[in-house]
Amino acid sequence: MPTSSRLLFVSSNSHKYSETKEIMGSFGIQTDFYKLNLNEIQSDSLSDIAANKAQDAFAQCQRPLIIEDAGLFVDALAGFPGPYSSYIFKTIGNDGILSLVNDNRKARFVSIVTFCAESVLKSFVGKLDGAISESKRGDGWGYDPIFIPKNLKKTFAELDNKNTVSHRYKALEKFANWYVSTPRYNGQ
Ligand code: ITT
Repeated sequence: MPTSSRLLFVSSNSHKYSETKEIMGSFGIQTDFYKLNLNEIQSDSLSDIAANKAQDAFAQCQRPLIIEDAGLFVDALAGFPGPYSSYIFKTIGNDGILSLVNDNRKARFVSIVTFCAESVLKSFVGKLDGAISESKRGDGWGYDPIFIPKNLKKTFAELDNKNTVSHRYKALEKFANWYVSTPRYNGQ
């Protein structure tokens, strides 16, 4: 575990950390990465999964930290894969999602960032509407090649400013505003 006293971002996913690092840096908050496979409960609720993940991370780290739980919700699939996004990406992947979606291509990405410290558990939600592309475009990770944010023409994977518009940005912006105004945790 990093020995500095900076805020920890705990996740198994280094893509999520590199985006988080850049976004948090834009708010003047430095973070360290602690790569850990966290306990992920089976639930229809991203919030419940995130709260549980944060408590598991805190039990292992005993330091103020954030975790994130994210998912892609596709309208034509009644919100699937949603909380099952990680498993579905590993199994049917982007080609599988593309083969299941027809006329209604509306979808949204949701991110829940949860902060956990000794006596605090606090979550921040970011949502971004968009659509599933007709085919994979661009070189990004996860569902980035098939998600087009609303009012844009490029997929997340083709955009060079994903980190200023994404679901993750929106959740982290809310977290950052709270964190910088809470001296007890930010070391000021
Ligand atoms: P943790 O260890 O932090 O839980 P994870 O990869 O399991 O890492 P999530 O449960 O938050 O992360 O995300 C579920 C999956 O959704 C993730 O593995 C990706 O396939 C996909 N995903 C999440 N955010 C994404 C993004 O910004 N762009 C593309 N795909 C994303």
